[in-house]
Amino acid sequence: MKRFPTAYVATAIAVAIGLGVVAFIFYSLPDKDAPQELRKMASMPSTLDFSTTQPSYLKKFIVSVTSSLDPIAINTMHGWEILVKTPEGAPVDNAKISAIGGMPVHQHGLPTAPRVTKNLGDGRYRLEGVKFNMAGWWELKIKIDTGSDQDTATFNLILR
Ligand SMILES: [Cu+2]
Repeated sequence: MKRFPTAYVATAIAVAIGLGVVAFIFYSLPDKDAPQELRKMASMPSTLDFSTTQPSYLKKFIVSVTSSLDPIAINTMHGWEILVKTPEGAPVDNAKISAIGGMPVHQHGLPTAPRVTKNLGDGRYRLEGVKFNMAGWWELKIKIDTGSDQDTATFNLILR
């Protein structure tokens, strides 16, 4: 009757070693998500400008954006109002406005294709169909084309 306890102890030791090996393999496997996320976060500039009024890249326009959602919720379709002015402050009417966006460090675009659906007058335009499907740093680029002038303003946002 001495054999049984020995067998049990041996089995218990074998199971413990087995679990240890499994745990060791599990924890030493490269984590496919976390290190990549850290690397991506590390490449986000520390000097990002989050203001909702920005001069366009070539300083041809001053562009302001207002989201209909505040705070912006992930995976929620919403609209933005875009205000375009000249550097002198005059509203820019009848411009062709388009928007593209994405997550620079993830190198993907928006999950939707937002469009300006209405010219509201006084330099204001309604952009619809905006959706962000992940937390993190997003860029929204507003392209303005008046026929004689083309320029782009970039807005940064962090979604949590
Ligand atoms: Cu992303």
